Amino acid sequence: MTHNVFAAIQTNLKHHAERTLLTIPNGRQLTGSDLDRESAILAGALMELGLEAGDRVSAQIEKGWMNVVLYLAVLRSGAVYLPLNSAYTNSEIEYFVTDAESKLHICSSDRAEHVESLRSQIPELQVLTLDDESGTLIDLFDAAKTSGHMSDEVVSRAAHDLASIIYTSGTTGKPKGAMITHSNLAANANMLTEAWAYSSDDVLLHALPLFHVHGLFVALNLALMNGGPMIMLPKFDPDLVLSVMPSATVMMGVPTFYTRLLADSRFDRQSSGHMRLFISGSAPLLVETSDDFFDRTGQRILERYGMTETGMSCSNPLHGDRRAGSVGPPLPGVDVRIIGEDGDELPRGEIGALEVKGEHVFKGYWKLPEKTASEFKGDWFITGDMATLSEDGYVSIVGRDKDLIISGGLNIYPKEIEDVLNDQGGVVESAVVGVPHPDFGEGIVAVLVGEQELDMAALESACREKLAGFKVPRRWVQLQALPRNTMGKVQKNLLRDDYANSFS
Ligand code: MLC
Ligand code: AMP
Repeated sequence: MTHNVFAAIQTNLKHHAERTLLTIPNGRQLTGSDLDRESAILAGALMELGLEAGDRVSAQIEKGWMNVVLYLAVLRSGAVYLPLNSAYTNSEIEYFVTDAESKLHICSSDRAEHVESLRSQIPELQVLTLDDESGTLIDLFDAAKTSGHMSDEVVSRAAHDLASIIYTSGTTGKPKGAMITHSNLAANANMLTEAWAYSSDDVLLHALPLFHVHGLFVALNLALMNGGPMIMLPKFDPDLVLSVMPSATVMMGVPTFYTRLLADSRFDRQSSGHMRLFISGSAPLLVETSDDFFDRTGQRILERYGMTETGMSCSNPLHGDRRAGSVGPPLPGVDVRIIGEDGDELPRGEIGALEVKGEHVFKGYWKLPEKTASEFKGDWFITGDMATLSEDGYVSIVGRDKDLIISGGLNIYPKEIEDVLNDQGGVVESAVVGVPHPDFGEGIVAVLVGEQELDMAALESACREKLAGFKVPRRWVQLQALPRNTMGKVQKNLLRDDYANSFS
């Protein structure tokens, strides 16, 4: 029996063969049978190009029907899908493609030349382009469609074979590729189906990007694994979201989605009345946002918790007490524990390091066995989040044991920005911190020490050249010296306090 997660998806595509499962407003509509057939055509064409099971396919492309078909084609061909944020710069992309040793990379035509130059390091690398409805990927797909050759093969995979690699940054050093298996994806979709009573009757309003776990493995997979239709928007845009909401039943989003909806007076009990479930995750949902949302719509947002390495671990209940400020009990099949500084499990109510265990936990970091070993204790994965567990089993995330900023649901590791800043002439040292931001939850402040007065505009351009736009600090401060404790460590907590009102 194959454990290729596509086989489970395909059962539902065939079961809903005549039903429109993917609707792109003002764009294409694809039925279950279209998704099955078109992914078979593309998988066949990619295999003809030489793609084999286990090969990495990296993709930095815009959201759309071809993105969904490509994802399915890669899964069914047994290759490993590596989605990349469309905001990443060429130098960020270079690292991912070479570290993962991609066999095939798909990107817009203006980025192709740069990636092709990486062939000196990865001789087997092939590059295809996708710009809206054109590019060499579309040519390949159209040619395969016309030729009429189609293999219905779903390449057999074992449970622990890789389905995807998703890069996550780290507090030290370079981003790490989280190896996610076919059984991880199946386990997560199954536990979420049960917890949220997701079914083919649900219509998913999909406004998240398709290059992170939230939009890909939580939202898209849940709909596909249940044969449920989805309305796919290119991005979160309140006008578009409100225009399709009366046809949808479930939406998943980061907290910024909900604060932006609340800022729109058209969003009310009536416009949200057809929705059965609003889900939030990827960053803390403020109690105030949860309460305002309840007052406006009569519905309580269901907050859940997860991460790239684990998929989803905890969720507030569908029925019962959805507690603002808590991420709820562990999902079915997930174990959690809270560990104190001495390594022992803490009594209920105390704050400690959150560790999780279950079928959903990833296989390890790509080519980093030592890093992997240091983040596991047996089967327990150390999340890096600080949490408490209540007497009745609800987890609350109270902070992070990692130097991480989460802005609009996107993770930003200060070290990455500090490395760029410290490389610039005249900069003696830097500290990057996250402080409250009304739209993004956290906003980035760069605090610098310079040999003389620093040219902040030049530093900002240096960051823009190397880093994706969402990682560029929005406030710049120069100090004589950074605050340090007696051990010489920079006291970022003091900087966070000092600049707490930067964006209010
Ligand atoms: C965009 N910008 C951001 C940003 N997104 N700045 C800070 N934080 C963000 N998240 C900046 C851009 O660089 C640009 O600035 C300007 O905002 C406009 O860009 P945009 O693309 O038009 O922005 P917008 O459409 O408003 O996007 C905001 C957003 C989006 C919140 C809708 O970021 C989003 O969809 N976030 C979801 C991320 C996500 O899927 N996270 C899940 C990770 S998985 P400039 O100056 O550069 O032009 C995970 C596990 C789990 O965490 O538990 O789910
Ligand atoms: P990522 O590495 O992008 O997968 O981000 C995972 C991190 O996002 C987790 O380790 C948490 O710090 C954070 N996170 C996800 N969901 C929540 C939530 N509901 N509340 C607080 N933090 C969250």
